[in-house]
Amino acid sequence: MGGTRQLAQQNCRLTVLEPEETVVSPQETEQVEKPTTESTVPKSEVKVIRRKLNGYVGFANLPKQWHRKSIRRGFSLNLLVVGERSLGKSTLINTLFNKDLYPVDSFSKASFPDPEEPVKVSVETVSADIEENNVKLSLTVIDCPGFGEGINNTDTWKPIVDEVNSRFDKYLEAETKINRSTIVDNRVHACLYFIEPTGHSLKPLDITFMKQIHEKVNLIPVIAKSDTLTEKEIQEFKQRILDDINNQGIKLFNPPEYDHDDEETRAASRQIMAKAPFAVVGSTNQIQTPDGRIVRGRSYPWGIIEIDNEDHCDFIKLRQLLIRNFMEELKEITANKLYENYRTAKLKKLGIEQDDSVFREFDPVLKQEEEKQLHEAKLANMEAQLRSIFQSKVSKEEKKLQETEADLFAKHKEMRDKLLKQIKLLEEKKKELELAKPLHEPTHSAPTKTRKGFLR
Ligand SMILES: Nc1nc2c(ncn2[C@@H]2O[C@H](COP(=O)(O)OP(=O)(O)OP(=O)(O)O)[C@@H](O)[C@H]2O)c(=O)[nH]1
Ligand SMILES: [Mg+2]
Repeated sequence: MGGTRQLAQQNCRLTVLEPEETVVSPQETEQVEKPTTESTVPKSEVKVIRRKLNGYVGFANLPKQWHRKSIRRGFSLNLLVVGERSLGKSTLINTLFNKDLYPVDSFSKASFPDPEEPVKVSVETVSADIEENNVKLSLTVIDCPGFGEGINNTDTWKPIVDEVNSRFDKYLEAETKINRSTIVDNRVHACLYFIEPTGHSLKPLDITFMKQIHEKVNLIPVIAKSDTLTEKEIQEFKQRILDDINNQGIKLFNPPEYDHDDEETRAASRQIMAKAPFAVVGSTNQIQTPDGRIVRGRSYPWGIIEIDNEDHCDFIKLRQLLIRNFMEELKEITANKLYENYRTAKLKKLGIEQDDSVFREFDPVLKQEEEKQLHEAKLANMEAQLRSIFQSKVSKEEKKLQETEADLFAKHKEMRDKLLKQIKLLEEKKKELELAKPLHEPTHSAPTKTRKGFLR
């Protein structure tokens, strides 16, 4: 198998620009950087900066750096495998990664569940580090024995959806910790859903499960044990499955097309996706074909079915999707779309709203403006306080002055009244004296002197 060997290259393609797009040879000495604001800025103001690359800069080597880093770090994939009992799930995983991750035993304890006991779906995880041409892949397969085995399978999907959610939750929790450098990505990157090869159409259980999970994982449906159907049956079965999936609005994994992908890459991915739902056959047994080749396959009295032969089944295409072509795509969609949606919904449910002011302190202009406004408000407040103190003092003094004025006026009136009384008394006395004067004074007496200004 040539799967993980291609991973580093695949990673390079996704993360950095193609070398031929970024490399500028010394001969190409002139490059014009066109400002992106061309449409909004008037032509006269557009500043064209001309730069010359006077030699080899070195960024053409970035993909190699990335390649080395990828090899050092290795890759990881978490694969959820769901399907009814004995559909060949474990066999297919072993076949995909060419390793006996699971013991395959069709007559295991799971084969004979007690019909009296309610069947519980459990979640079992198997991890393995596999290596191919020095490229390491840390693989985790999440198996869900018990799925669809009960008499009533209404909630058989629930423990599986819970498992996917809890993996998202753990990632969310790890992200909110102060130290995020050691986050391990345990999120489910893809879900292989095994459809029983009935040849009819999807069962209600298939539809229920896919509807419950399609917005949380990259869903990849496979037709299990497709060697039990004829080529024609497979084609018709595939069409009916796709019709059901479309009618139910179920979203399947679909790799995005990039502008810089060449036609060959686009054609390859179209060819892969055209096979969905993948009609697979699994086997790790090596058998000899009539023409003497040793192949992985299943042998029947009527012939041999070769696993790694694209004319016999879609196993190769499924492997290309999962490992060779789109492993990084599966992880990116999980992280950027599925997990993001889950995270947003979860935080909103907790009542957490996006608070843009959180980042305001990082904007010095905004911060300055805010401080200025605060300062001005403080000043206005102080001014109002001083004004009110001043006002109350002035009105107090005014009141005091008014009181004193009234007092003075009363005193003045009292004194005036007193004086008027005295005048009156004195005038009366004067009159009395004037009347009494001719009786006592002699006629030759000296002439009377009138004093000027006295009680006239
Ligand atoms: N015809 C055929 N048989 C298969 C295929 N894959 C697996 N088997 C057989 O089916 C039986 C069950 O295979 P497993 O891989 O254990 O199936 P499983 O889905 O993991 O089973 P449980 O874990 O018990 O649910 C074994 O006898 C396999 O040899 C296949 O593609 N075609
Ligand atoms: Mg199994």
